[in-house]
Order: sequence, then structure tokens, then C-alpha cells
Amino acid sequence: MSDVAILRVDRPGHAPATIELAKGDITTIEVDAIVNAANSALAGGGGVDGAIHRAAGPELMVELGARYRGCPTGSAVITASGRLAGHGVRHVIHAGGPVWRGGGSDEERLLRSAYLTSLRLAGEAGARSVAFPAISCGIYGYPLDQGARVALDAVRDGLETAPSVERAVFVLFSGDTFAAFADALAILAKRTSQERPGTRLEDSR
Ligand code: AR6
Repeated sequence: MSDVAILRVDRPGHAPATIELAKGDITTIEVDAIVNAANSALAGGGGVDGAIHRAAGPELMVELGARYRGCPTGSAVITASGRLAGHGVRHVIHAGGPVWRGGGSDEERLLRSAYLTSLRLAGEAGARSVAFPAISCGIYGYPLDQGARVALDAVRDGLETAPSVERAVFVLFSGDTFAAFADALAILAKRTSQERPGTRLEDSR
């Protein structure tokens, strides 16, 4: 896994935070919490959800079934990390992103809310580093460029209210997804640096 873009964001009164883009498999990254792109039934499935459950083992599904009755779209729930603890992951946050239905069904608000809730849960659990996939941008069909913009804006804003989180990493599985996030990060960096002179985009493509 290689990080290729890092946005350093100043937070008045708190330690600065970084938003990073990496290309790779989210089940291999060493962070305190990883976010899963789940479904509202918390029933498991394909994509990154399948990969996380396979890597973590059956313990996750047992905990989900015991503690939660599903997860409304736009929200998230937190569990332990099963076998992912072997490389330091302590929490898995299962977020329910929206299915893309053309853009007129509140998709943007729901996607933003899925990221913000995930970041809030990570902060409440004391996580300092969190990894996200491109929620809704696979099986759920959210257009990549729009999904990337919503994701990065939400995480930039959410870092203001989750001061314990100092590092948010987007782990992107494909070249296309990575390129869309890199473009959106460059736009976010330009906008953020006008508001916060300490903001810097480092090591971009
Ligand atoms: N690491 C990082 N990203 C990955 C990985 C991985 N190991 N595997 C896939 N991706 P998706 P959704 C990327 O379809 O659109 C499931 O069945 C993938 O390329 O996993 O939110 C759930 O149970 C894409 O960019 O999630 C739900 O029913 C991104 O992760 C439904 O799919 C998200 O793709 C959720 O659909």
C-alpha cells in the first residue's frame, strides 16, 4: 500500500489532522479503526463488506447480531475487530451508505451522514487513525466523482468535531477510484487553504 496524497488540515485549538489517500486493500492497513461499507440489514455481502468479514472472522457477525438490529441508511454501528486485531485494528465501524437512485433521493445527505457518523463513533472510541473505503461507490452505484467529493468534504468537516482522530486514510481499491479521490482532494485542498492558511497538500501525483 502506498500513500500518494496527504492533505494536512489545521484545526484551531487541536492537533492538526491529515487526510490521506492510499491505493490498496483496507483489510491490510494498520489503523485503530476501519470503516466498512455495509448494508442496512448488517447482513454481510460482497465488495469490501465481504473482504472485511472474511479477514476478521465470524466474531464480527456474532457481535453485530447480538448488539444491533440493523443500521439505518446514513448511520453506522461499531464492533470489535476480530482477527484484524492481529495488525493493530481495534474497531470496525459498519456504515450504511445509500444506494444511488439518480441523485434525487437524498443520496448526498445520507452518504455524508454515513461518513460523519463513522468518524464520530471512531472519535468516541478514542481512535486516532481511521481508514475508510469509498462507501456506496461500488455495488451501490454512487457516481465516483460525486462520491469522492462528498466523502472528502464530510471527513474534512467531521475532523473538526472528532479531535482525537488525527489521521483519516481513504483506502481505494481501483485506479479509477483513486484518480477520482485524488482529483477531489486537490479541489478540497485549494478551497481549504483559502480558509486555513496552514493547509497543505503534500506528495500528490
Ligand atoms: N479494500 C478497499 N476497498 C475495497 C475493497 C477492499 N478490500 N473491496 C472493494 N472495495 P462496495 P457499496 C471498494 O461494493 O457500494 C456489499 O454487498 C470497491 O471497489 O464494497 O457501499 C454490502 O453488503 C468500491 O470502490 O460497497 C452492501 O450490500 C468501494 O470499496 C453493498 O455491497 C465500495 O464498494 C454496499 O455497496
